[in-house]
Order: sequence, then C-alpha cells, then structure tokens
Amino acid sequence: MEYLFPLLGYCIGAIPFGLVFSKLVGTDVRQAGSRNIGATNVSRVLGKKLGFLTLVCDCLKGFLPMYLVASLLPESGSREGIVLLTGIAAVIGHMFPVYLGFKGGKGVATGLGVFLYLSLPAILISLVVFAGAVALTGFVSAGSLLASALIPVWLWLVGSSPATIGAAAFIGLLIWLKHHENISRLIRGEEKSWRKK
Ligand code: NKO
Repeated sequence: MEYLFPLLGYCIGAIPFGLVFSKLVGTDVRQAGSRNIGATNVSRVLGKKLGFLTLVCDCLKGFLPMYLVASLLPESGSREGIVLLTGIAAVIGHMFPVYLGFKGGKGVATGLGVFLYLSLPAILISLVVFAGAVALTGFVSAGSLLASALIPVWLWLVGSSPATIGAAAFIGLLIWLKHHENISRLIRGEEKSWRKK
C-alpha cells in the first residue's frame, strides 16, 4: 500500500502551475519565450509576480508530498525510502506530466522543494551558488545547471545519506537532460538573459 505514495507525489508534481496561471490571464506560456512552463519563463512572459507565484507553487509540489507522506507513515525501515521516492516522483511528474502529454518543465523549482525538505543547509549553499551564477552570467539556466550539478557535493559534505545523495545525482542528471536546448544556446552564445524578453 505505502508504495502508492510515490504515485501521489507524481500526480501532485504533474500539476502545471505555470501553465494554469498563464491560462488564467489568457495566455499559453508554452507559446512564448523559451516555451517552458517554469517560473523563469512565466516571469519572462507574464512578469515577476506570476513568476514568483509559479516558483512557490512548483517548489511546494516537491516539499508538501514528502512532508505529508513522512507524517502519515509510521517509523519503519522503509519510511525514508518511500519519502525519497515520493519526492523523486514529484520531480518526474513536473518534468513529464500525464496531463500535458508528458511535456513538462525542467525540474529546478520542484527539485528545490525536494531538497528543501531533505537538507536546509545544502539548499542554502545551493541558493548562494545559484544566485552567484545568475548574477555573473545573467542566465537562470546557468544557475540551475551549476546548482543541480553541485548539490550532491553539498549533501555529502553535510552528511546526508547515500540514498539522498543518489537522488540528488539522479534529479541533477534529469535537470541537465531537460536543459539540452539551454545548453546548446549557452554554447552558441544565444541564451536569453533573464533581464530581457
Ligand atoms: O525558460 O529555459 P528557461 O530560460 O524556471 O528556464 C531555465 C530555468 C528553468 O527553471 C526554472 C525554475 C527556476 C527556479 C529558480 C530558483 C531556483 C533556485 C535553485 C536553487 C538550487 C536548485 C537545486 C536543484 C536540485 C537538484 O533553468
């Protein structure tokens, strides 16, 4: 039965808040800017307020299912694993949502929610890395790529479990795969600064 919890994580992770908010104001964020449904593109296309709202909601999609499952499940040998799988499933839901023909976002904000639940210290270092990379380059994608590549290192330094570090490496790999167009644009020097439309 408890193995149904990751499925719950997937279903919550798959809610495309960026698209929902953009539809509510009469646009489809998938038709503008980078065509991504994430907070960065919502901010680019529809402004900072809706971008921030998307960031918070996409982050909660990672955090809340884990929090919920951890409070529902009794202490047991499988609890940590189920909670972790629920978080991974939420990120997969965001990236490959059944409601949108499996075409979803890039997993950064939802991953942020997952690791916010798992390790506040590692996320605080990641936020510094992210902010530094975005300030230096002007590209949110560069911040996302650097932060997601380094988070397994911070988790290891703060003494997280091997399963948590493995989950971070797996989610980081998916984030990199989802950023393949951004990586090509960065290499060609054609990536859009977050300051410009
Ligand atoms: O539209 O292709 P685009 O330029 O939008 O977007 C590229 C962007 C996509 O991601 C998003 C989400 C933005 C979240 C911003 C706040 C993130 C703070 C991240 C801190 C550390 C994350 C750790 C990752 C866990 C594996 O990249």
